[in-house]
Amino acid sequence: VEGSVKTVILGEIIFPILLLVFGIYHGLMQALYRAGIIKDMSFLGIEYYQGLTLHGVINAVVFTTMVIVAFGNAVFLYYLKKPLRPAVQWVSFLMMVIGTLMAAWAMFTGKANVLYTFYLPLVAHPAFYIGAALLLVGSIIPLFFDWAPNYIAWRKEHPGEKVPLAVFGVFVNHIMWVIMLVPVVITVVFQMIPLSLGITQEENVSLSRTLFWAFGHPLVYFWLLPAYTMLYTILPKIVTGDGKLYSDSAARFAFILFILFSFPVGLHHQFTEPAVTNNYKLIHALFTFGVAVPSMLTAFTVAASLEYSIKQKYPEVRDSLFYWWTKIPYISLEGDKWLVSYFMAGLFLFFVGGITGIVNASYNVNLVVHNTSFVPGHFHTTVGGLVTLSLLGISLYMVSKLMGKDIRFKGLAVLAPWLWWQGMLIFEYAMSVAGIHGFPRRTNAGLSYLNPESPLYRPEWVGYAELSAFAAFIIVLGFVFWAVSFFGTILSPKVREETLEFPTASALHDEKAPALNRLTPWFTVSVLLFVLSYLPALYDVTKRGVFFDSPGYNDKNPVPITKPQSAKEEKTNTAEAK
Ligand code: HAS
Ligand code: HEM
Repeated sequence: VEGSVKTVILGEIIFPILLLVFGIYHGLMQALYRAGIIKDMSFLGIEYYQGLTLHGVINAVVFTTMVIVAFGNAVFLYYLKKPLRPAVQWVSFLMMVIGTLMAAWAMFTGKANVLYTFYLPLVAHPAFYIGAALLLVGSIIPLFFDWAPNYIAWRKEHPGEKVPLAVFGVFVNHIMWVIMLVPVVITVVFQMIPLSLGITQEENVSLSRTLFWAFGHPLVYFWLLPAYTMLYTILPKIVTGDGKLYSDSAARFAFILFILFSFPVGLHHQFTEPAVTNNYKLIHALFTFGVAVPSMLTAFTVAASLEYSIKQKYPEVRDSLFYWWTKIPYISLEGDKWLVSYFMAGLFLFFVGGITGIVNASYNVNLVVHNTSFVPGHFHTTVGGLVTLSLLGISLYMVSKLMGKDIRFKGLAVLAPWLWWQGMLIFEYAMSVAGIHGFPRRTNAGLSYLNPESPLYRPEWVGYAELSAFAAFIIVLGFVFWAVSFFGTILSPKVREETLEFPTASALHDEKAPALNRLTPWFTVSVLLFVLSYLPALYDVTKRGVFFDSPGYNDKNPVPITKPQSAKEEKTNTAEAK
């Protein structure tokens, strides 16, 4: 790996992970606020909504995006054996770092308490939006100037051959990323920044929300597909050392289904949106069931790959229906098998995430769980489960290879995902069941619902909130184990040549299936479906709604801010409130 490109990839891993330490800390704080263990508006100078924003943005936006770009760079380098351009890499990296620092400044100084779903009417300092834009634009630069040219050149040099599966997954995912950025860029540039700068005084909030969610749900698949890429290519190989992927075409077909169905689904976040007609929401609900199909396909393909590989290696379990599960190296220090724990713990969590996702998607059932803690329960087993564990595992793996170092404290590295799994499972149980009993999300419950002195006191939620705080400590312990191994590895002496390689399973069934390797037709249909599925909703929110113009607000009081949060003193706000 060319020296400065290697530095960039390492930077794309280490920088967001340093921030992730704050992100995880704020997760713990959130659990403590909600359980009433912290009974205050703020803790150590960070307010409740400020901490919630920092937690969501750092963990779900910054950490994921940067590590996904690092993984993409590494995949393109390793599988296509074509160099990446240092200038492109540095521009992309510096934009992401500067953007993140700008947004971090706004969040840490309390000027952007807008949560990670930053749609209007909450308004942040312009630095937050410009920073976010830099991060996102920086993340797509490698696709245009490194990956796409290398992909095209490779195909020319290898006519009739399929691109390696990992490259296929990463490439598809990043093209989807570019498409989904379009609606969010529109609301940021034309609605949020003008309101935040004081150029406009009012904006159409339903429109902003709709454009945000047109990005916000495909976003979850941008997080997920890199994990699936690892499950298809790395996991089957390392589970026995020479395992196989059951079917290459099934994997590619799953990615294609994501191209088609990831976009026309965003209204399932807006089932309660008054401005949009019900029928369109129902159509998005049905497409949402469609987008669950490639995940089910993945579940079966991964399980079949594990079963086949294990039965090949251990003839004694060949006739067993379930006993082969016991041969999976859940906890193993041998070679790269430590990574198996990350994927298996992640898969077990995702099984729950899938079920809760379907509950969310089921239109009328959604009305029971929407805006309750059921929803954070769901996504801590998806993005906070399989996705985070895969990214933590692959980060440790890439750092050790790229720096030529052995994994230090491997025992801790192997136990970490299991603690995370156990903690998240308890957390999910507590959050979901409390959610079904009506416990709201995004509220400083320690001051209200969990406070015996408050008229809002709801004793039936106390046990669940305390259980989720207990679970939070277990997850944090898992993270500490991982961090000791990660930083221990970085700080240890170099023992090998610096390399870049990924264990890769070959496919048992490897049909040519040319239709699965031509991306343009699939993306054309996908964009058409996206536009068609959103036209009626956009018509509704701009023409039929009743709330066209709303001023901006901040989290401090329910009085509109007619001037941007940044330009107003706290005092003025309080005076207005009075
Ligand atoms: Fe979701 C809300 C529906 C997947 C993330 N989701 C969220 C939010 C986030 C999020 C962050 O329809 C909150 C947004 C906010 O702040 O308001 N979600 C779904 C559906 C799926 C789904 C149908 N979500 C994800 C993924 C995420 C993610 C993936 C991140 C990476 N979600 C919703 C809905 C809402 C929502 C509503 C709005 C709720 C509301 O009211 O606000 C599907 O894609 C899920 C399909 C998955 C499966 C599972 C397949 C199983 C596998 C594991 C197999 C295990 C094996 C091991 C082989 C069908 C692959 C063996 C294990 C054994 C136990 C035997
Ligand atoms: C929100 C805990 C890790 C993503 C929350 C909330 C809690 C929490 C209690 C607030 C729920 C609410 O009131 O609505 C934790 C703990 C973690 C952890 C204890 C681990 C130690 C993660 C990870 C991710 C993540 C790894 C993603 C990569 C989010 C997001 C939100 C959230 C996106 C929603 C923020 C919002 O509502 O604006 N978390 N979390 N969390 N968490 Fe975590």
